Amino acid sequence: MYGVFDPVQRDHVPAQELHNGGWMPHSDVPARADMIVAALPPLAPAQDFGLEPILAVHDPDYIEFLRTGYQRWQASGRPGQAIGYTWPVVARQPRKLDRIDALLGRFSFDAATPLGPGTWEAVYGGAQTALTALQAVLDGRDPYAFALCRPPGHHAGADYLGGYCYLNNAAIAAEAATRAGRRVAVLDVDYHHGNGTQDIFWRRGDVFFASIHADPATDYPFFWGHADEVGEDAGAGATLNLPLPQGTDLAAYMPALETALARIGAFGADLLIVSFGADTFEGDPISHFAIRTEDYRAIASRIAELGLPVLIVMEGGYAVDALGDNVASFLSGFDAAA
Ligand code: Q9C
Ligand code: ZN
Repeated sequence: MYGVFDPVQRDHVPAQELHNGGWMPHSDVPARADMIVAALPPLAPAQDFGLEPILAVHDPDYIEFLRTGYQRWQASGRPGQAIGYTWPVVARQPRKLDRIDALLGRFSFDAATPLGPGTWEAVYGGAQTALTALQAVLDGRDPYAFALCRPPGHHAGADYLGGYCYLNNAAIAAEAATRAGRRVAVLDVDYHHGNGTQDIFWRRGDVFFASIHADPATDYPFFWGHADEVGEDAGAGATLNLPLPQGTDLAAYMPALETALARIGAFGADLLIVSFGADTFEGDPISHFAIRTEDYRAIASRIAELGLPVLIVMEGGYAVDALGDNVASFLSGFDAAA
């Protein structure tokens, strides 16, 4: 397993503003990355592929907002980190507004995903981490590669942040792999639906997106990930959503995994990108599945049986003390197949 990590990602330290003006610890702490690094063999540094593969997925004005948003927030005289609080949902016009408060609303969908002093550099390094790991697979260096991305990416769309995510690392890698001539499927096994990845490929038939996640009728992100969402236009049928109830354990999880893998096989993918969240863990503090540490190896072994090269991109997972063991268990299921 070829692993990649850019430590600049540690410089993103989100602070969560409360509605009463106070602050609480954010779930996506830098120690998440440290725990994974400590549990794995040494990880390679990221190469710099530049902005082009990022701009192949994300809108230029969104990237400009990510690059400058924290400075704009500071320049407006506000303390703490930049967080949205007004969203253009009702009767909106496509306005180009300059005020940071308006930009935060235009380019986000929740208030859990702040811009701080190190956020841009961190998320840029995360995207390069995913692209570097992808390159190892494309070059045939290793059939399996792991990108230690933190913050995660799968909730971020072409022009929005949310769900602790800023740049959609899995989508950036999927687009780069597609442009390299590969037929790509993305399998999202984070506890939460990968709404950003779904949106990015919604109208495209050349990238298959499958997600197994907590039912959005009960769980974040609520407005995406329902079973009747299958894609549109050229993408009709290239999106598969498999929502599961809270309390799902390995026995209840495996049939959904079988369904997803059968569809990925039928699509004819020749490269698989797995958006891996360890927040399906029984001990996760913000989630409600019952997957155990040893189960991750079984899930990965079944995915490896597809026989495809696989890029694993880190998404969520907030039981920090168990995170290294859970990631190592998941990756071991691929190494056993190699
Ligand atoms: N009390 C990922 O796992 N929940 N994101 C916000 C705040 C957001 C999780 C609730 C959960 C997002 C990548
Ligand atoms: Zn998640």
